[in-house]
This record gives sequence, structure tokens and C-alpha cells, in this order.
Amino acid sequence: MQSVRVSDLGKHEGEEVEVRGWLYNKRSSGSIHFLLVRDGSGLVQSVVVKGEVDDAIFQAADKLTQESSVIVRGVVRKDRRAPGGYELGVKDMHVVQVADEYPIALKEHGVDFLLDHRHLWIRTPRQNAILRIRSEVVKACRDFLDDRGFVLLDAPILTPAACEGTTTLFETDYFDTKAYLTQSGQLYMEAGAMAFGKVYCFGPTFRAEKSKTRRHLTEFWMVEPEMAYTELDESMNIQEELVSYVVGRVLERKSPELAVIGRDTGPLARVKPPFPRISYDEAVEILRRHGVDFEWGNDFGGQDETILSNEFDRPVFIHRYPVQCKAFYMKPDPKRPELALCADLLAPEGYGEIIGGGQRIDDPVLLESRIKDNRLPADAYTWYLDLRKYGSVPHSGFGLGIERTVAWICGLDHVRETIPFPRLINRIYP
Ligand code: NSS
Repeated sequence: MQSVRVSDLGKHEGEEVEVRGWLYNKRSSGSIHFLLVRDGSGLVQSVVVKGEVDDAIFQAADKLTQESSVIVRGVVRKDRRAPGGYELGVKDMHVVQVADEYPIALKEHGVDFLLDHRHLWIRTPRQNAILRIRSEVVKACRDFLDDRGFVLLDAPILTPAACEGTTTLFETDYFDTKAYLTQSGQLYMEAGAMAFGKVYCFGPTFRAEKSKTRRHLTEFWMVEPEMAYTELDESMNIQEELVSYVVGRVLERKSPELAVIGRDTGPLARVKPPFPRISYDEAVEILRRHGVDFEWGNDFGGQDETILSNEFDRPVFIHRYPVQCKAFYMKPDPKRPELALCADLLAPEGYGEIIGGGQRIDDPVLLESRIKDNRLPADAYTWYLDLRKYGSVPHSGFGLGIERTVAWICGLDHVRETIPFPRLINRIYP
């Protein structure tokens, strides 16, 4: 008999099939058991009627506990009222294992309890839907870049030096020396851009973030495109196309999942280029108008970003931050050298920054002095300076944080549910 995924049941109406899954929930009324079976692709109500199956099977169905593994066989019937639109008229059933009492009952639990049971929590429909959307977001980013001639270039995880400041480095022993877990693949992508023209990396990045916020993980995933012969404005054009494409793909392919999590898709449907572009100076004015006592020269905090992104109905770029609050590699604006040619993209609905990026310093002398000013170990950057000695060109790139993007698209209030096994300041289990 053919094994069918629940999501494909519609293609087998009237046929006898087998579904291999786990018992999500059960309802009984004397002579009928309604088994709600999940197989990771959906839920199907499987109806076991006394007299229509062997007595032993009817008894076994009665004893099934939540999350017991079962294989049910029966005829696919259309049923408007059934979750998923189809149900199974069970003829036969094989119990693979009767599960112990399941810790996650179908009721409210505290978030710490759920995070301690994350390995089981991911089975529940809401978490399952969020992680399916994550999978689509990753695929959409990659398809977008692959289709536009970007080459995927994997960056190393163990690195000799910092990319995004020395305060958030995770250090590890590396034989008789030290290494750091990567904070960003960017520096390597700059080498790649000079070799391939357009590249990107997609991988985990690590930051020893001491801040406990709803936007920070210590391990998160980034897509980092880098482009030679590209200036800041062109990089922003690509970013708005990429983000619009990703949101469009989720709307197109993951609407059942968005429905499971109850996401209002109205604001997502508005995500189309062009996105507004405001300068750091203008952003500071907006904050001050909202009564924030903001000092020019500082970076924006989470609450500032929330205020700023609430001003617009689609993502907004904030460009040209003061050089002092950005990383060492940012190219100064020739018109106002106190500003960097950089841009962050803030998601709407108060979500804050999802992309950080900019144009890189292409002048070897300036870059060397910036490395020195930032008291970075010169030896570790010799190779990086080489890129400015051998055919240096204007180049730009950016990093899109997968978890923050998924949190926004799903409308979640914390990034911890957007990654299968979150790593937070006080959590490395399970
Ligand atoms: O620090 S960024 O703003 N920029 C970079 O790392 C550049 N080197 C990227 C590049 O140009 N290739 O981080 C980029 C994005 C940021 O907008 C967030 O979406 C995400 O990475 N990000 C994080 N997500 C979750 N948790 C933490 N701690 C975090 N830090 C950054």
C-alpha cells in the first residue's frame, strides 16, 4: 500500500493509503475513536469505528497516548470539517510505540518549560509552521541570489580576528594559539567578490551578546552578499528587491503556515520596492520629535528602532551613520567624512533592524589606519589589506539576519522561536 504524506492526501481521494505519524490528539465517543494523526506535513483525522476494524485494533486505538507513533491505513475521504479538508476511514492500524506520558500537554505552558523541551516543542503545529516559514525564507534568499549570478562561497567558522568589534567574540583554544567563532563572513566575502564579482555566504555566526533582548541570539544565521564595482545605493536596490522577493515567496507558498500562526498578512502584502531611505540625521530628528533624548553619534537601541520603524508602512533604510558608531571597514562619505557609507534596513511594525551593510573602504592607507585606530591586531588583517593592494575597487555588501527576518514575517515577539534550537545568554540546552 502506498505511504502518503498528509499534505498530499488531496491527490488520493477515494484511494486506500497509509499514513505514518504520531498521535497528536484523540477524541472518543463510545463506538468511534477520532485519532488526530500528525506526520510533520499536516494533521489528519483518522476515524476508527467499532465493527469496521478488528476488535484488537479498536482496543489499541483506545489505549493510544499523545505522541504514540502509529501507522494508519484507510480510505481518503473529503470532509470539509476535518482539519486539512480530508479524513481517513481507518481499516487497519499498526502501533509502532505507545508513548510515555508526554510532557507537553495540549494546554498553556511557560516559555522556560517549553524551551527546556524544545526538542519536543518543535512538533506542535505553531512551532512547526514557524520553522517551515524559516525554511522557505532561507530557500527564497538562496534562489534570489543564485538566479542573479551570485556564487555561494562558504566562509570559515573558526577565524583569527574580529569583524564586528572585539567585545562580542567567542574565543576558543586552537592548538597552541587562539581562534574566534566567526561574527560575520563579510571579510572573506570581500575576497570572494574580487575573485567572482558577486558572492554570498550563508551560515551560522556567533556573538557573545551580553544583552538579553528579544532580538539577540548568541548563535544566529546570516545571508551575506558582497558585490564588486558596487556602491551603497545599488546595494540598497538589491536589498529591497531581495526582501520583497522573500516576503512574496512566503505569502505565495506558506499561506497555510501563516494562517496557523495567525499572522495578519495585510502589512506583508505592502512590502514592495522602493523602500523609503532616510539619513541618520533625519532619524535622529524623528526620535527627538518623539521625545527621545538622543545624542548625535550614538547607535540606535532596540527601542529607538521600534519608534523609527513604526513611522513607515514598509521596511525603511537608515543610511550614513556617524563613523564612530560603525565597524572599522566602513567607507567614509567623501562629502561628509564624519559619516559612513552604510545602511541598516529596519523592518516595519516595530521590528527593527534586519539588515546591516554598507560600502567598504577600498583605499589601503585609510584601511590600515582604521585597523590601527581600532587597536585590531594588524597581523591578522594582512590578507585583508592585500585585497586593497591588488586591484582594489569600490565594493559593497550586507548581512541579512535570518531569525530577525523570520520573527518579523511571522509577527513574533521574540527571535527564540525562529531557530530550531536557540542559543541565548542563559541557554545552551537542549
Ligand atoms: O552586525 S550587522 O549589522 N552587520 C554585519 O555583521 C556585517 N558584517 C554584514 C555584512 O555586511 N556582510 O549584522 C547583520 C544582521 C543584523 O541586521 C541582524 O539582522 C543580524 O545580523 N544580527 C543578529 N541576529 C540575531 N541575534 C544577534 N545577536 C544578531 N546580531 C546581528
